[in-house]
Amino acid sequence: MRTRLAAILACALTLSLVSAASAQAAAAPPAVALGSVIPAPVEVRAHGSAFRLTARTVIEAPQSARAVADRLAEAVHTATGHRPAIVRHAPAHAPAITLAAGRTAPEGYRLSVSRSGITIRSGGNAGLFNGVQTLRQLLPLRAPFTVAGGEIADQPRFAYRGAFLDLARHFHTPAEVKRYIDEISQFKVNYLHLHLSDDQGWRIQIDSWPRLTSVGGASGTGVDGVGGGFLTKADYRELVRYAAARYVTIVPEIDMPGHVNAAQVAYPELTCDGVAPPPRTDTAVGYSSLCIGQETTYRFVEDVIRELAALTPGPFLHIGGDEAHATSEADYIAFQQRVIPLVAKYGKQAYGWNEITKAPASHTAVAQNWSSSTTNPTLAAAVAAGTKVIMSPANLTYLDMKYDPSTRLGLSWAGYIEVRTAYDWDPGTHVTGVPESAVLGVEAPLWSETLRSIEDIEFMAFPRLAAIAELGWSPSRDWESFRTRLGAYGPRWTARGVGFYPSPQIDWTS
Ligand code: TNX
Repeated sequence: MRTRLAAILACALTLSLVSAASAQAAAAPPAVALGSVIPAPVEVRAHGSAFRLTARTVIEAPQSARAVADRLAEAVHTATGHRPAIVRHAPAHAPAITLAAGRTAPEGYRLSVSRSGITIRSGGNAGLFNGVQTLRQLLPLRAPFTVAGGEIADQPRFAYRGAFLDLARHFHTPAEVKRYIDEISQFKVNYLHLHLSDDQGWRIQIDSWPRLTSVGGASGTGVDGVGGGFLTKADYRELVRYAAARYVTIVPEIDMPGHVNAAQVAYPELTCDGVAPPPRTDTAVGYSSLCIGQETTYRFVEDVIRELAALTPGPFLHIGGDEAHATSEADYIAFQQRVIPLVAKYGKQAYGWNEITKAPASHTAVAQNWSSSTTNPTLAAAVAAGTKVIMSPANLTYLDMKYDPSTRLGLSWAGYIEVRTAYDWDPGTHVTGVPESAVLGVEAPLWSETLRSIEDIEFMAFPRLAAIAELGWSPSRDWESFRTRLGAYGPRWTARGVGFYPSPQIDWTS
């Protein structure tokens, strides 16, 4: 016993990460309980001894998982100040975090922690990445970097767990979008939907219609005329790459046939009378429409879809379709009957707001249900005919709704959304006639009418995005458990400089 203790102490002294104070704490229980993770893992069994991550710890990974190992090394470096070496085979007895192949559900993983090391197994790299995100939350914020012993077996409830940014009302720079990707991917969110066009601005380069961005993305566009800017194709490709390295798939949206004022300012031939409307910097909706009976419209739409599909490796192309109040119902259906097949022509699955379910062609599409109602016969009928659904009820998931009447930013047309409201509902049973088998997942839209900066985005998104991410991933929900885990998570946001909303519903650990 004495020799073992002496050996441990001698070893501890050689480690740069272990201070005298932390050596004293060696016998203390781990700072983070094994299940204290958002989203809650499916199965957690705490047992055995903890692992102490030190400057000697290496990462062992096959070449096929090298990119995930790089992300892990980066995360350990940020958390501990030490960047572990990545090796194919760790020397015998070297303390290691091992990434390995194993049989799991898609995106699932198993994580085991013992005194000698940590192993994450998965059938694929997305699952290994998810296991790494869990491990990040198990690492204490301060030394000693002890991870509790035991096993986690985990897999997602839904394949689609989405976040959303509106670049049209206010342009958000590529650096801001990347920072958002860094944050959302830690909650195993795997899709980021970018709203790239609206009445106030057009934010993606389209070579065949260059005035869309030279006019529609110019400075002075956006709400209040202070949201100008656009993504070049190179910017967009870089975002796709950055997101993919974090297992996030970009979903681009061009909103049609309404929400098109910016395109019509740039190209008057997209109106029925050929007269350019005035640019708009207010927040009204529902007044613009493409000219449904005119062939120029479809040349425009096909060019945009073709160029966007070519830039987008992900499976979905979002064609909007919401709030088309300036388009007659017959015209709306005629438009969607032509446009939904165009998306398929360029190899993508059409995805639109739930209004698209009025068109029979939507049976091959994905509908994003933004209605706050729990009954929607048109949606239910489409689901019966094959339409798949993403759940984004405005009164529960809209991150641009104020938390309460005192919230400085945001809107309130769908109600106030405190953290518990965002958390306490079930995407699998929420809408009558939309069974869990028809639900691909959930998404939390964040519209930008009132947002300017990344600080604004983060204040509205966090902590509610964590609640929506848990609904998308975890098999069941437990408000008291979530509340405790969220309170413990707060200091992690603070450490990264994320100015989240300190909801009074949560006991925040300081
Ligand atoms: C409704 S929800 C919209 C957007 C607004 C948002 C503001 C939906 C599909 N359309 O045009 O930005 O409300 O909360």
